Amino acid sequence: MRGQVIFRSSREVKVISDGQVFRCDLAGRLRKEGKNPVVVGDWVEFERNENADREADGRVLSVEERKVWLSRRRDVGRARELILAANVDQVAGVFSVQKPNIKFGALDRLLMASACMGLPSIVVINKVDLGIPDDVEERLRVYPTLGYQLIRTSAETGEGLDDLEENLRGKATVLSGPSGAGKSSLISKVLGIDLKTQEVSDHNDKGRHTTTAVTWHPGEEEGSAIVDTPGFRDWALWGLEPRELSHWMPDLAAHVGDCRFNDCMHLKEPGCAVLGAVESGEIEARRYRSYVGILESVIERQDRDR
Ligand SMILES: Nc1nc2c(ncn2[C@@H]2O[C@H](COP(=O)(O)OP(=O)(O)OP(=O)(O)O)[C@@H](O)[C@H]2O)c(=O)[nH]1
Ligand SMILES: [Mg+2]
Ligand SMILES: [Zn+2]
Repeated sequence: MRGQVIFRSSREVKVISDGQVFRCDLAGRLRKEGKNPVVVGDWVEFERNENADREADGRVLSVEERKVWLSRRRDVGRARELILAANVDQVAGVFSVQKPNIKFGALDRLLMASACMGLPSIVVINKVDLGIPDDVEERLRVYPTLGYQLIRTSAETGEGLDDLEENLRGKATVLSGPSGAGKSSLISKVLGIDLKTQEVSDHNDKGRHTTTAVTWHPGEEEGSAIVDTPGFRDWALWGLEPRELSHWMPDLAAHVGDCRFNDCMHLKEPGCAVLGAVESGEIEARRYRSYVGILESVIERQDRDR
């Protein structure tokens, strides 16, 4: 039988096939942890257990080739790729204006990760009922000019949910963002279900991780789904070379072809068109600083891996 993985824990996966959910275990060679052998969104071949007494409903035998996926770097233990979800149509970066405060560096990293996977992304700014600080509003302004749909929402008051639904319609969307931004709350509202959410602790303003496993929530329309993911503290990029980073930021990418040297890193090289555009205000200084920060962290992590 053929189905799609909608949930996975260390021991089992849930596969949906023709609207029916099967709890499956994994064939031996699919149990290698760390290599992402089976992830949420994968299309798999599975067989049903004949013996009704067995714990699982079936067993996943093989995984079809992934078309596209969203991954980040996981630094626990040995650094490795962590695939959040596969075979989605787009990424929604969910951040909150306050509690926790939006980190623009993390937003920029997430947008880069999506772009390099060929996934379009939208930006969701949640908790607008708490008020949007002026400096946040100011810094958000650039995103629509870069082609990103910017949606302001409140899962609390319902503001902006129509707009969000409009942008999710008919597509499989993976929601990613810091812990406590309100991903599960938004999904609960949009799909009319009740996902576990938890108050953000005032203590450190960081939020705890309430969602602990990636879950694919099928929507009503064929092909539509919203994928909930555990929040992150800071998004670390996986598999991107320092030299290619600027290509995945549209405002920088528009200028890199005009740099004098084609291996320009846009730091202080002579004839750098990116620096020129920062000077003239065509590229926002804040976005350029974000680029430099990301570049430094990617180089630093690369060194650490050696
Ligand atoms: N004021 C306000 N609070 C909200 C809003 N959306 C969510 N919250 C609250 O924020 C807290 C965190 O929400 P969650 O939905 O659990 O956040 P999450 O992004 O799923 O967090 P993780 O699962 O840890 O990644 C909960 O107490 C929610 O009630 C909102 O729009 N406004
Ligand atoms: Mg959650
Ligand atoms: Zn340059």
